[in-house]
Order: sequence, then C-alpha cells, then structure tokens
Amino acid sequence: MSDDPFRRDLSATLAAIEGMLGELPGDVAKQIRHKLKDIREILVERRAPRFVLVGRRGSGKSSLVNALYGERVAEVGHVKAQTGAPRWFTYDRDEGQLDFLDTRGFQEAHRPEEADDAATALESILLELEKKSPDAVLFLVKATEVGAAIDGDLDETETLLERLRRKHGVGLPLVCVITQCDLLEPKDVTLHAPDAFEPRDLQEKRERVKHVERLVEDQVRQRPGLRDHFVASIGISAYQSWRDDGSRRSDQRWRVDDLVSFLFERLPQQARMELVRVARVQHLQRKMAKSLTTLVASMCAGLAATPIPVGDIGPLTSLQVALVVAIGYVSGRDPSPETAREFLGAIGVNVGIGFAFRETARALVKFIFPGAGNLVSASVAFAGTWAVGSAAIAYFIDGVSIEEARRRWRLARATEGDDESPREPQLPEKTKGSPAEGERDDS
Ligand SMILES: Nc1nc2c(ncn2[C@@H]2O[C@H](COP(=O)(O)OP(=O)(O)O)[C@@H](O)[C@H]2O)c(=O)[nH]1
Ligand SMILES: [Mg+2]
Repeated sequence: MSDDPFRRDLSATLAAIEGMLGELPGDVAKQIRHKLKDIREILVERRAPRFVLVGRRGSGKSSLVNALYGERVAEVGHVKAQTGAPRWFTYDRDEGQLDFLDTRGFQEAHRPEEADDAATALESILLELEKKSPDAVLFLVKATEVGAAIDGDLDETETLLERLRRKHGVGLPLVCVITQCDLLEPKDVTLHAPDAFEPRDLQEKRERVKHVERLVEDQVRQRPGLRDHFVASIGISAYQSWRDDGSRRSDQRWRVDDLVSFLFERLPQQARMELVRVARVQHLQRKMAKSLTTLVASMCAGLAATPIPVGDIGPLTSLQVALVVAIGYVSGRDPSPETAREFLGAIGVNVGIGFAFRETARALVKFIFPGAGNLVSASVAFAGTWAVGSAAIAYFIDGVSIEEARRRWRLARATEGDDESPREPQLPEKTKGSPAEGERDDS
C-alpha cells in the first residue's frame, strides 16, 4: 500500500458510496456511514505512529527503535551528545514507518547552572510537538537505575505532559518502559531463552522484573500530573547485536511484543496498521486483519441492504480487493490491487465480472437510478466478504498455501452463522427493490 494510487482509488470509491448514501434515509445509511469512516481512517488515512521518547542517554531509546523493527535502523550507544533542538524523526523502511521524537535527555540538566538549558530544551520540544502531535509518550529507564534517581526525570515528564494537556487538551498515554531487564540478577539466567534454566531461577528473575515495574508504577501514580496518563509499566530486554556486515549476531529481545500490544491498544486507528506491520506481532496482525474483515464484511452487507445496485457493478469486489491488499500489508507484504485480484481469482472468487478497481467510482455514479434493485443479498455479501478475509488471513498471516487458502474460503462460506464466524450485524428490513436472499451470488 505504499503506492498512493491504491489509497486514492479507495478514497474515491468510499466517497462515491457515501455520495449515494446521501439519497438514502434511515438506519442502514447511518450504519454504513460509520463503517465508511472507520475504513477511511484505517486504510486511507493510515500513517506512522508517533512516539515521544523520554529517557537519559544510554537508557536504550535507540535500542528500542531497533527492537520494534527487529533490525538495525538506529545507531546504538552513541556516546557523543547530539546537538541542536530535538526534531521528529521518521524511520522510513520497507517494513514500515515509525515517527520518534527523541527528547535527548532534556531531563539530564538538573544542576542549577543548567536549569536554563532544561527550560529551553522543554520549550523546543513543545514547539516541535506543535508540528505533529504525538500518540504516546514512552518513558525509558534502565532496570538497574530504578528508584529515587528517576524523580527528576519524572518531574520533567510531568511538566511536559501538563504543558501538552494545557495546550492541546489531550491526555497522552504514558507507557513506562524498563529497559535492560536482562541485566537484573541472576544475570546468567536469560529471559529470552528460558528453557535451559531451573524454574525457580527463572521465577526469581521474573520477580525482580515485577518488582522494578511496581516501583516505577508507584512513583508515577503518586504524581497527580502523571497518574491519569499512566498506561503500563513494562520490563523488557531490547538487546540485539549485529556484525559489521549487518547480519544479526544475537537477538535477546524479551517482551517487546507485550509492549507493542499496550501501544497498539492506545493508538488511534490511523496509526495501528503501521505499528502492527513494523513489529510483526502475529496475534496483533491477526486481530487487526479480523477486525478489518468484520468491518468490511458488515459494510458490504449494509450496502447490499440498500437499493444501490452493488451486486453487479463492482463495489463489493473493490472492497474485497481492498481488504486483501490491507491484510497483505498488515502481514508485512505489499500486494498491489492486481495481485489481490489474482489472489481472489486463485481461491475461486469470481472477480472476472467486477470492474477494475479504479473504474468502480465512475461506475457507481453511472448506475445510480431508483429502484435498480440488488443482485446480492446482505447475508451473502457478508459471508462472501468474511470468507475472503479469512482466506487472506490464512494465506498472508498464517502462511498457508494457496490451495489451503482456497479450502478455507470454501469452508468459511459454508460455515456462515457458525460460532466460528462473527454474526452478520442486525440490519433493519431490506429496502424494497431487492430480490430474495441467495438469488444470485457474486460476492
Ligand atoms: N543488555 C542490554 N543492553 C541494552 C538494552 N538496551 C540497550 N542496551 C545497551 O545500552 C547501551 C545504550 O543503548 P542506546 O539504545 O544507545 O541508548 P540511548 O542513548 O537511549 O539511545 C547500548 O550499549 C545498548 O546496546 C537491553 O535491553 N539489554
Ligand atoms: Mg540513542
């Protein structure tokens, strides 16, 4: 989906559908409009998540960026202090985009003679945050440095969040990330590869992690200016090491996935896909893909319940193509609409009669006339789209073969209404002009 024509075409399709809804009264139109908005936010307005990193030099900010990507994208362990005002930085990779504002240890200036610098640093951070508003603040502290020593850092974070709230009226989520948990005692017990150790030794180490998590959480909760922002305090290991040739020597990441889950839940819809794509957390990929499937399927069902002649002119196909493109994208791949159509053809969906994706909007406009009637029933539109989503999830996320995806597609259609699949949303009575359910099945 890096290609903007996809988003432009989808945007045009959604706008055309919305335009037609203008003519329709009632609940169905309202429900479809809601879903259109969600689909637009997730797919058309998709953007990089934006994180503010607060943490001293060496607290592991760059390592965390690398841990999210699973690759070396940021320079680690730079001893030299960076100069100049902090700026948003976009990591723009094939894997996806993430935006970070590294506050560069503005909280390190506690000595009186540096107080001015700290104030200046805060002002320049706030100025930068006016250009792009952040989605979350990540407060990083080393597991071995948790305690009274972070009071000053929390002071600064409190000031930052208060100023932001006064200015923009938003309560940003604050996630405390306790880094380098692998270095807690017992040091030789490795959290990322626990199998070789005795349960009681592992238990001891995990208890220590829990203990520092609780310490940080308690400190945060004592502060009125932070308490309401607090989301989680989570201990991780972000350590990876690379050889000179760029290959990874070791991967000692631990609980980065859990951190991603917390962030995911707090992000606006527009920023979720990108995080899930970058971080490759499979259960989140599946969750995102499933909720998109449900969303698109129920919108297709809604459309089929209107007198808009969706069955024959391609919006359903277009939306299903968009769904496949999106699921492929979430999985870390980047299928074009053409590839998605090929996928649909390969699993057995009849896409031949559908219009080409970019023709849809035009076709829709051409076909608006009263009483045209529908060739696809709501439940068929729902089941058909749901089955397409299920097959795409199996293929792109679970990595099954195309034959198996085809089997899943058939199965998903056959098991419509099972507890396995979500129910078709309750829609009001179909508007007249539609033939009986199941009369024709193009979905
Ligand atoms: N063992 C271990 N070392 C880490 C971890 N995270 C960062 N480091 C190391 O800590 C040092 C500073 O990390 P860096 O990411 O550059 O910190 P930054 O200054 O906040 O960007 C580097 O030597 C990293 O390899 C971790 O989770 N475990
Ligand atoms: Mg750094």
